Amino acid sequence: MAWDTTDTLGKGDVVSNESLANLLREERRFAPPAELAAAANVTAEAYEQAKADRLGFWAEQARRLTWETEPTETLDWSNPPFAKWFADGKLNVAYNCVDRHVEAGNGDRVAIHFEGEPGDSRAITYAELKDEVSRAANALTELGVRKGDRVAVYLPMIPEAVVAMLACARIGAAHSVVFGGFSADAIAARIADADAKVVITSDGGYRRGKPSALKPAVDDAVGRFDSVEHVLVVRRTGQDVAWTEGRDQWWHEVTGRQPAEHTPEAFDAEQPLFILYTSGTTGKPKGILHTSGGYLTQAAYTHHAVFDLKPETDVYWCTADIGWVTGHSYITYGPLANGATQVMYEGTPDTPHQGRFWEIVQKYGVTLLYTAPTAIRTFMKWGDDIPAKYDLSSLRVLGSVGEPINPEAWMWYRKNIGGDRCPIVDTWWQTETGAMMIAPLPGVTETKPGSAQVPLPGIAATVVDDEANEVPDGGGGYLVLTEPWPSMLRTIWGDDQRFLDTYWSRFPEKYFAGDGAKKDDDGDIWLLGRVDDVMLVSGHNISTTEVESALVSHPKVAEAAVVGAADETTGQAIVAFVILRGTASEDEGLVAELRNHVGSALGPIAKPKRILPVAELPKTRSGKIMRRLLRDVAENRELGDVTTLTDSSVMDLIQTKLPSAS
Ligand code: 6R9
Repeated sequence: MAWDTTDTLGKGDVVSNESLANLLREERRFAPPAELAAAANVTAEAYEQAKADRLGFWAEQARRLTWETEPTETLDWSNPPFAKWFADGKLNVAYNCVDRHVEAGNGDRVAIHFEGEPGDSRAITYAELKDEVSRAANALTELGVRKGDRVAVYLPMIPEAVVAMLACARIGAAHSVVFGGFSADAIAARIADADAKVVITSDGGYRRGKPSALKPAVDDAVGRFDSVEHVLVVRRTGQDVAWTEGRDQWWHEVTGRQPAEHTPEAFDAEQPLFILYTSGTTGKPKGILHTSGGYLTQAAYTHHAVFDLKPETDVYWCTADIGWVTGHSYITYGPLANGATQVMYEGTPDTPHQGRFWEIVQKYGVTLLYTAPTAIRTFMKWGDDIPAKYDLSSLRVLGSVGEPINPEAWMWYRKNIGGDRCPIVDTWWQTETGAMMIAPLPGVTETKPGSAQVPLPGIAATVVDDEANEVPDGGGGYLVLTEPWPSMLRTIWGDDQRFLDTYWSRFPEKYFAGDGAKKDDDGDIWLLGRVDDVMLVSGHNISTTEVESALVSHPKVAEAAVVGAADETTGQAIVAFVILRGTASEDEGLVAELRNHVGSALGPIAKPKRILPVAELPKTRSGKIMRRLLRDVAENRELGDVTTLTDSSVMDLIQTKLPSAS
């Protein structure tokens, strides 16, 4: 069921062809700032170069890394879709992220400006990071961790999270980072699947002004297995912890007695670097496996290209959690491989006040900011006056990731955070892709609010219909990747068959991303949300993203989540959950006004049948709305798995809004 926007709707509907192509009517355009373009790291030539010789292009990017043995082979695709990149090369990922910057004379450069939620701060230079990673690598070795083993990491947003990841990488062990908000069950499932030998955690972390415990969940999870030999505990909050003698060890004690020297061993480019679990909508979480040389090449290149990073002068800040792939590729690996100076913040954006992010930007002179649409919409809801109180003039590039960004949120970000000056890079990618795939280049691309636009140099992506035919410009369907890329997932840990079934069986020889997309008349790509979320109303496919963007473009709506609920007459009916802006009040008149607003933006068929104002929406830690749960509510079903929600009490609140689904 491709989304055919060229089809007429028929059946007496009065919707014109363009009416469902709302996003494609977006006509605002923003040219790259001349100054940035003139000094940009990457110019339009990169697209040409990569087009002429894709593998040669990636071989050249691999030379950004320091290899102990330079690869002579770029891609081995002899057993597709099982790829090997740079297979005969050898390198140490941690050496690339740390030691080589010290050896190049940049040991005094700050790698991490850590800002704790309670206001404590700490600057860690590359030389200090090298010592810490070396000590941690020695500590893991002392605890019996060897090349090829798995280590689970369950930490708050503190520098030790980065140190732990790099220490694993340094000794060739794969880390499996579990979100600090997940339950004991989620930790246990991940420990079991990867057969982790050691778990690294902390007593707790600060969230919303209070210490929040982490170790009890680990104790509960680890107690279910014999396989976990040690639990290393970072002291962050100083709160009381239960202690299992022999198994539990304080991080500061074990690392404190180690020498700060550790010789990094070079591993094969295809050495597993990490496993990261994606929840998916149903079933057991998938352990996405990433390896070393190709992953680091693309993480480093994209960070350099898409943020135009100048390591000597930029201050970069990615607000993601380390437990999300964005934290892996754009806090730990990409920026550190590039020798960047970055900010790391422990807490929530409204602690102790709603200006915290902007205070941090001002304090450190942040130049490159990477955040998610969910955060941007929250800031919109809090009001323009909050960022206006801070000096944000240091900013020069703004990034977005995690969901399609609604055009209104994009415009708000550009104006209120970027001072109408900074290019916005909307970056599409996934845990599975390892690094950015579709995004504007800030010195090249004329940007369009709401679109990720173009595959990066060296990346091949397009939109196909049900029969795998590429759709023409103006058409809609499924996003696919048509050529292998260096940071692609290598498999699902322990389940090659599921890897083949999930990503490579929908369309022959193409990677199926699971996202709906459209191409506009220039051939630029617009992402429309997960295919699972597409609604089928009276035989017509309607994207949740488009209806949500239409709702958010109304001045009284801050956030919207739209689902299709089973309906006797129309197959599915559109149900919208909306969060109103500050002073707007909920009444019959407003609901009618919103329905009409969507109707005039998208056509009558897209008018939600029901609109329910709510206080909060259910979200994952990476800010994605869990529409599956809202569908359960709208269809009066018992709620499915809520273990990956940030705050499961949100669902209780929402359910009280819906006494019965009519
Ligand atoms: C990096 C990350 C992947 C899914 C992806 C898509 C959505 C991410 C997006 C975007 C539109 C963007 N997504 N970035 N949709 N525009 N710029 O988010 O990884 O957590 O695995 O999620 O997120 O639906 O398929 P992950």
